[in-house]
Amino acid sequence: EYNIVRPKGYTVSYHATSEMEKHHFGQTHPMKPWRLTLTKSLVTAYGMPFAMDNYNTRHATYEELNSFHSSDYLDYLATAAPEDQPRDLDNPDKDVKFNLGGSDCPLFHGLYDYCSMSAGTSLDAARKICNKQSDIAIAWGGGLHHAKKSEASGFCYINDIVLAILELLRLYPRVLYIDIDVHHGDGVEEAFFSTDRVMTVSFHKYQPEVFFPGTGGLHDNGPKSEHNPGAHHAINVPLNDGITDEQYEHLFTSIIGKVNTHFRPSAIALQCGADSLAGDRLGRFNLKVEGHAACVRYCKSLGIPMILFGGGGYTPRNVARAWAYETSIAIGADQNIPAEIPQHAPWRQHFVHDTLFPTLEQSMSEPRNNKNTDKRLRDIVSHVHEQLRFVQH
Ligand code: ZL4
Ligand code: CA
Ligand code: ZN
Repeated sequence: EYNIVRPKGYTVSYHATSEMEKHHFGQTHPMKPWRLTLTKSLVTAYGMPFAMDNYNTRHATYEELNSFHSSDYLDYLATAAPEDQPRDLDNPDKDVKFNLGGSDCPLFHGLYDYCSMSAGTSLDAARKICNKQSDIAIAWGGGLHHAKKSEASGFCYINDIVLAILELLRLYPRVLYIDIDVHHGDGVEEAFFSTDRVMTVSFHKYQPEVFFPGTGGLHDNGPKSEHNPGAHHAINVPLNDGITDEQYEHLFTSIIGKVNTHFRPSAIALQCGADSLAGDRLGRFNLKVEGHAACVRYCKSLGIPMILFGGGGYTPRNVARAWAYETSIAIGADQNIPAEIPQHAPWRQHFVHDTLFPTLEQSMSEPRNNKNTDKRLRDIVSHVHEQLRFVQH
């Protein structure tokens, strides 16, 4: 009923499994895998699956997870049971192994299945890009950027992004990682600290001691030891509360545009965490769906093979709006879908406002004060441009 057709000249693949969405982190935990169901139902209500190759993802194997994560961590992850949760409710994060079982990274029923499905989604996406069967591969179930080699962190257990980038590096000489989640992409940054084949760029709220994870300052550009080829290949864009669409878009295009000409990536991995949207339960920014999606549109315009990952996003109706609209940009149908949530969309009443593009006032009772001065943003851009003088491929 909408004019949704396959894009001419390129292919988009969508990687998901409804099995992942059935898992629960616990009653009041902010991470709700159910947001993936809401996203898929909106994508489907708009008729977008007709324009893509749709794949049901498999579980990643132990060996695949082992290409980044250590065996002792994976063995514990595979066998730890919810009963292994520490019982000391006053001090829940004490005595946990590998940071598993605390309040951020609880042990829940089916945890290992959930993790291997998220990783399977991103690995399948990477393989479709590598064998040229896909030009843009979508993995909204991935994007878990905080997980470390031997440690869970910030709702992330397996770093599916690192696994996917390692897969891309088998074929592509250079991979650009971009992270628009409101949190710093510390796990991905750290994994590629010592190579010049991956450049990482994270935009995030930065306020050490206050906002998780506390890393990602403007001057943290990779360890500058004498023979580290990875020096200068980590870019951090630390931001304050309340940044607007206009400021964010300007920052994003001036930084990524310059990164593109200096680094000349052969593939892009874009983490689209939706907690940078206005009204997010954990977020701090004033971005609308339009401003968030402008980042996806800009990356697509570079014409480089790309994976779109999910990530954070704690107000499920807004996560679904952003990722559904970004899917429409990937297939080039953003001009052909109506802003109104389709009448027949399941969960339609859940969206509260019946539009893909709520205003700031609709997203939150009172928009946050914008604490980002234009002077500070100019300083950030000039520091990044200076860093890039050391990067010439
Ligand atoms: C919760 O309500 O800042 C976890 C976490 C569980 C249920 C009931 C337990 C109540 C907010 C967060 C106690 C919760 C105490 N429940 C949580 C330093 C912290 C130690 C843990 O988007 N407490 C840790 C992680 C961040 C911290 C953000 C973002 C992931 C991503 C990619 C991860 N951790 C302080 C918090 C709740 C909870 C309510 C919570 N945790 C908010 N911010 C954090 O970048 C997917
Ligand atoms: Ca980020
Ligand atoms: Zn986040």
